[in-house]
Amino acid sequence: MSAVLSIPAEPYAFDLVPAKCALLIIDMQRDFIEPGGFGEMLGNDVSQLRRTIEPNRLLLAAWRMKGLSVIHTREGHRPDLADLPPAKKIRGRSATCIGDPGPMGRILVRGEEGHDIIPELYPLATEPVIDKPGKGAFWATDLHAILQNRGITQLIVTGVTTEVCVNTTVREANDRGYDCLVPADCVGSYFPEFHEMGLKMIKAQGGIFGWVGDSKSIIAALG
Ligand code: TIU
Repeated sequence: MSAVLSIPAEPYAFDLVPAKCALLIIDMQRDFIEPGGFGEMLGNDVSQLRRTIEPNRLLLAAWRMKGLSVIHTREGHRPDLADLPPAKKIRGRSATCIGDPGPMGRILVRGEEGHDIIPELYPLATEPVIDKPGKGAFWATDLHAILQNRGITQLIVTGVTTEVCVNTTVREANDRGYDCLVPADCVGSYFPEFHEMGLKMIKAQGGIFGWVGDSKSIIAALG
């Protein structure tokens, strides 16, 4: 494989160096994505997120085939909720909130069924899973150390939701010096207008936070 692959993207082509790039899959958790989960219980349209499953599955398969770095994240908290800021717990004023019993176990609590990653994208034992208490994947986690240990300088960021955990992570990564490419078909939001604006915010002003492309171009370039 060529050392540098030119991936069509906006605002301009992304120079992908596979050996220095990790596929970072954000929060593809059952409670956000599956019908009957916490996300749907709150009245959200999970089909907006479910359309990302197949493109993610194909990109993940191509990435694994080349033996490249894959890292997964999950948003969630300790069973004792000691890492849950009171301000986050009460946000939303929902009758059911983080830590309460939900449709698939305690909501966003580590070890519960709903907190785990959907079977279609389940991590291999060799792929690090970052458990994060916040929206960004860098805050209060060892992600930066893991990436530095592997010599990773680029990220392909996929997952959910576009304007929340994906956007926050891309911004955190950008500030830490990583080049981020976001394949639009592999990220999704419960709100299509936020998805669209979330992507525009990343690629505006000459790519202020990163690049936006699509999974087919990446898979084609990998060969
Ligand atoms: N992963 C992630 O984006 N967590 C959220 O809470 N997203 C919402 O859109 N609520």
